[in-house]
Amino acid sequence: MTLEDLGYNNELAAYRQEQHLDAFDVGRVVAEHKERYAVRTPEGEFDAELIGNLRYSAQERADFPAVGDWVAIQAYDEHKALIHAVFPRKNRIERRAAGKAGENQIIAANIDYAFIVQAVGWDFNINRIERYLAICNASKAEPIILLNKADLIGEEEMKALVESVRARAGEVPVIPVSNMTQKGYPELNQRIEPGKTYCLLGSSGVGKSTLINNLSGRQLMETGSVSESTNKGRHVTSHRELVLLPGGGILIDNPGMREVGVADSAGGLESTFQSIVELAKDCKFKNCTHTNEPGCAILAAVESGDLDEKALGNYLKMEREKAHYESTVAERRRKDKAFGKMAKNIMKNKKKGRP
Ligand SMILES: Nc1nc2c(ncn2[C@@H]2O[C@H](COP(=O)(O)OP(=O)(O)OP(=O)(O)O)[C@@H](O)[C@H]2O)c(=O)[nH]1
Ligand SMILES: [Mg+2]
Ligand SMILES: [Zn+2]
Repeated sequence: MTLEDLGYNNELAAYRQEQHLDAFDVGRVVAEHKERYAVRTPEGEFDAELIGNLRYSAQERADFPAVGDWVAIQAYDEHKALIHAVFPRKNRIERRAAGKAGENQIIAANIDYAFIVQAVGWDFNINRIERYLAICNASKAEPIILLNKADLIGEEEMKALVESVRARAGEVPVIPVSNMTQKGYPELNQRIEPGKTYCLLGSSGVGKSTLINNLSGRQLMETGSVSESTNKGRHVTSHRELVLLPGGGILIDNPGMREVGVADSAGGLESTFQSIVELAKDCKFKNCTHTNEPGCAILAAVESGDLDEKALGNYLKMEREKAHYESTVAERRRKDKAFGKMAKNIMKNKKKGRP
């Protein structure tokens, strides 16, 4: 195995040279377990942790390595290493974290393509597909939609589903697949290029890990039945992991997502709903909310059937969420700042001998 098999490229090589990192080994983070990282190099896999300097200077979650990151390491044992530097990321796929406001959760780094996996039946939901599209577009990872478990429905029904997705997802490829019958695998395999990195996004139980096992020809990932995983309130896959395919692609498995909060920081919504954004320019009022205003070009397009009302509803909902999220982030920053000021004043007063 070479570094290129792991996705290494000229840009990374140039950075390595520029930063004088030649003395270190280069590897890719293939798994993360609470500040310990599994790092793969052509020599093998290392259990690695950050050198103190990096750990102390890390300000937020995003400063720590994520699965898919490139790192400079120094081995101190056959299987142990220290991470001395994290290479700059080409991109990172992230979603809005459920917990702390303003802390986005990194799903994976340095991703070329993202497979959005939905299972036909209970999981199928076009609004949610659009959410994933917004996440992909915000990080410039190219989306590909997989409608899995095709074995559960008839040809005609699948055709109708594919059409309904195409009507909303535009040019994004939609591939029906089945892990049971391997339907769609040839087309899928054609899309997987050597040296390119793919991540799999989707709810729990849609078959992401089964797909990775099938494509790699090995039982690398644990899989489980839907009822089992949901009844126990847990996901079968509990951590992210990067897997090399024999044919050359690099796949990252993710735990299923319950909530798909769009962390939009780079216009993911705008590029996902381009036609709506375009139409909005023709609205009579600049601050049109596209809900009841006269002269609203978007409502007119819905009326004439040029625009899907459901797409509009989904867009407006995500816009509201985004606005709310941004205001909580701003609020947190304001509080942090106020706290910083207060702490400073206390220190100043202390120096002056005041209480
Ligand atoms: N009928 C059918 N069942 C499938 C297919 N793909 C996967 N399954 C089943 O669906 C269940 C869940 O599959 P997993 O691969 O574990 O799902 P996952 O997306 O990795 O789930 P999490 O790890 O919890 O996110 C398993 O019981 C699989 O056997 C398929 O194409 N058709
Ligand atoms: Mg899984
Ligand atoms: Zn309008």
